[in-house]
Amino acid sequence: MKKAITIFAIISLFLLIVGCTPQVPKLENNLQNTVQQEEDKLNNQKTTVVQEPLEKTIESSTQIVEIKGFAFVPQTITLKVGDTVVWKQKDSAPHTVTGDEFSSQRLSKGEDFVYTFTAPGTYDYLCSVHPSMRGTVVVK
Ligand SMILES: [Cu+2]
Repeated sequence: MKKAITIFAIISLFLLIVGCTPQVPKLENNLQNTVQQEEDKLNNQKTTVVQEPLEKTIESSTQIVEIKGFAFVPQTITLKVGDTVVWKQKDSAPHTVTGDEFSSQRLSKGEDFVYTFTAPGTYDYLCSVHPSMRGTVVVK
């Protein structure tokens, strides 16, 4: 009787192993495929995210004009549409950046004025405190 139970147990164990073994690699393959698909999705998303800031960097840029020695330096700058100018006030005396399309407040030493040019044209400006201080922005 014990022999019969032992043989039955061995056969059951054998059938259990044979029954399960072929399914394990299938499951692993499915899991690997799913993981691979998720990685592909992530890689595609990463590529998209990386491209956007690069395009923006190429499309527009920022240029700096220093206000120093009672002058705008450089006096004339040339930009593309969409470019931004940062005027950096480095004089002890107060100055403004005043044009027809844009105007800063009185800027103290260390203050900036930022303006983005969205249309082509020639923009003359001056300092309203010292009107002999003049500059030009050319937007192409
Ligand atoms: Cu001034």
